[in-house]
Amino acid sequence: MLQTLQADITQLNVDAIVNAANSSLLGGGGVDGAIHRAAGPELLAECRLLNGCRTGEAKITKGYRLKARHIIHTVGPIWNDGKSGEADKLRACYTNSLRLAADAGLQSIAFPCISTGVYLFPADQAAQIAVESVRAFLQTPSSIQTVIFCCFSAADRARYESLLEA
Ligand code: AR6
Repeated sequence: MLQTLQADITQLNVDAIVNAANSSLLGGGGVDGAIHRAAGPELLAECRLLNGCRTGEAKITKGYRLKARHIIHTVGPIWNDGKSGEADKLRACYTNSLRLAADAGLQSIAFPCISTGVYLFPADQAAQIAVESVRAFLQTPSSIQTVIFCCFSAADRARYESLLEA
């Protein structure tokens, strides 16, 4: 089941939330900063052991003080000109995050709007890629039952609502 919500992703009670991180995995601003603040310093300690993460790839940690049991950290592409593989890398973020969740036997996962903040990926195109890549992944049966697109803004939520109705 695909759903969209307008919420702070750090408050969700799901098996995993996804973090829109940077390649250091050592924290930052935006949703990354919010997740590190809410999860507590043990998260940074675990992240230090991961040796970073390449763009489009994903790594899993525990959720620590979050209600979510796990955090899947993925690194979205920085928007350049749209001709530098940004779309493929963003698709890989969704697919690799879902694969990690499925490998861990998780049932519910929530995504933020990866790359659409300081990484400047155009929001409409990003939402289309998000919905398409999740739908494609769910064609193959796995443990995953619920995928939430957790939007921070009303505009993003409306964008996902219309894509999910289509
Ligand atoms: N819950 C849900 N969504 C949120 C929250 C929240 N608490 N806070 C922000 N957003 P961004 P990026 C939304 O900039 O573009 C960091 O510094 C926000 O409104 O967080 O992938 C990292 O360390 C936007 O829609 O991530 C990297 O350096 C979306 O999350 C860099 O930013 C993503 O915005 C990653 O940039």
